[in-house]
Amino acid sequence: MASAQRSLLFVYGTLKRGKHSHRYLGGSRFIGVGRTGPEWTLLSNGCFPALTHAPEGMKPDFCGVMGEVFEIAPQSLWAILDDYEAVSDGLYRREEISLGQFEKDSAFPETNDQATQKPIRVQTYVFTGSRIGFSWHGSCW
Ligand code: PCA
Repeated sequence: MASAQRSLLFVYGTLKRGKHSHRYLGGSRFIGVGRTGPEWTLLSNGCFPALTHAPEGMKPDFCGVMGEVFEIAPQSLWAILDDYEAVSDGLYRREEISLGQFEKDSAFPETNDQATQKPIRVQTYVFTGSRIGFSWHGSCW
């Protein structure tokens, strides 16, 4: 699948631009901003957010998580990012999801296959850890 080969990562927390772990993305290219479908929402423990399935009855404005899309390069960065997100300890799992909305950065070439506003497939870190100390946060961290 073309989109999977493109190595796109959707970040919604500490890896976003201006947040304290953004440097882990190295020279990965910013592609644009996006929003997940309404089936996702965020928990937070006050230090970092946790993407999780929205429970039934969740307020609509808490659903559909906002974030940023990066093209991860080099490929060796994935191991560093998985390590940072404690994937092997079960804190997060890297999963491919669809974004409900995606808006390309204006610097990104129009000739690219990913048209502005077209839903795209991305990888992201879904929270799989203990929820002790977490509460509902909303759609933007
Ligand atoms: N870092 C990752 C997942 C949660 C977090 O704080 C991110 O920014 O997407």
